[in-house]
Amino acid sequence: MQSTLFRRVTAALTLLLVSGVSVASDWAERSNVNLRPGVTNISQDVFDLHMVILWIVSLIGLLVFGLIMYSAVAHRRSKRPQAADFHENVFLEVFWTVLPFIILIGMAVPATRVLIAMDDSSDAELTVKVTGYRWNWSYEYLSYQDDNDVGIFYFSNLKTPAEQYNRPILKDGLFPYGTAADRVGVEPVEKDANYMLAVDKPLVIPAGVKVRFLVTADDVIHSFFMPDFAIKKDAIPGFVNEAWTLVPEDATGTYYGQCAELCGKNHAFMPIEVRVLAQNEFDSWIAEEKEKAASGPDLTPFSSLESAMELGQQKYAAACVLCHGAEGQGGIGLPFAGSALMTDSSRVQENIDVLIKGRNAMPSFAAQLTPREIAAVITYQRNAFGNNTGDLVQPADVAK
Ligand SMILES: [Cu+2]
Repeated sequence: MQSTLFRRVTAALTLLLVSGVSVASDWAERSNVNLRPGVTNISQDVFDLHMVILWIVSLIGLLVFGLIMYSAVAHRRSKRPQAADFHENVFLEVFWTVLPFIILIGMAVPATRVLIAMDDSSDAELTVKVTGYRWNWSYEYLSYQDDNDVGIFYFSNLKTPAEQYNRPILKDGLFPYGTAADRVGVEPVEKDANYMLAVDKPLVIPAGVKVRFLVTADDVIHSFFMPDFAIKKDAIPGFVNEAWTLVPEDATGTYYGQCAELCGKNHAFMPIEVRVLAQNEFDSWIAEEKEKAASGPDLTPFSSLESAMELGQQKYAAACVLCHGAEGQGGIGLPFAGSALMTDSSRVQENIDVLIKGRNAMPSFAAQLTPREIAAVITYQRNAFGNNTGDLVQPADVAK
């Protein structure tokens, strides 16, 4: 009687488990909770490895927990169990030593093979140095095929407008913390499709070409994480880590990643956007960028305050807004609205110096913005947020 009940319960539980597993794997596929296969051969290898290991550990888990459950029920105290005696059973002791060993080797061999392949960045045709900053990335093209002096360098900033990530300006100036009551009156804004992922100037690489990344950082530890390429490399100041990818020719397109090492307050605001072009398109892109880089900075003067303000606002949104706030109210950086420096027309030069050289926690923007952009940003700072000085800074003022 009791054993029939036990068998029924076991059968029901097994059925539940089997249907549970199939429902779970269905759901995993639909909701993208599983690791993604990515687009490169390596990322597919990593995915396959992940699935193999997942099944092995799942089976071991089922076996072990199943045995525990079974023993707990079948040998419960009310049944007055007699403990079996298999002390010093040579067969069992060899079996439970050798079996885990075989399983471990079975996992280690394919894992090591993939790890070694991921580490082999030899014979790359394009080398890009990737540097993490608080809070953006810069890309420097070092060599491409026979050209060892490409000389393309630029910063890549988050493109999502500040109003979309909805950081309220709080009544006491605290930013961006506060209670729900402080956020009253903040209207939800519709978000872009690539919210918090799209950047102003993406990293561009060719398809069908092996690309080597030299990954480092300028200030704190960041991590260059491109899941579709199975790349996740720590970016550490003073160290250069290597990673590589080879995107198949039929997988051109745009891919996104993020900084994956908690690097400070705006860690979530430094995404990675990679545009993979067909090789001939990449060749013309790189030629064009080289030409731009070689022609030196554009020092065309601004014809009006308005034209400087327009460019200044764009660059402010890309480079300054994270620390100084959309309304110049400050935050992690000093407030600009009504600042003594930005409302005193005799201190324009000092304003330029701070942006070019940096001051205290404020980094230098000399590499990140062109002289024309710096002039525009300073003009913007001195005329927006109610500062209204009427000061128009020209590229030539910055260049000298
Ligand atoms: Cu970071």
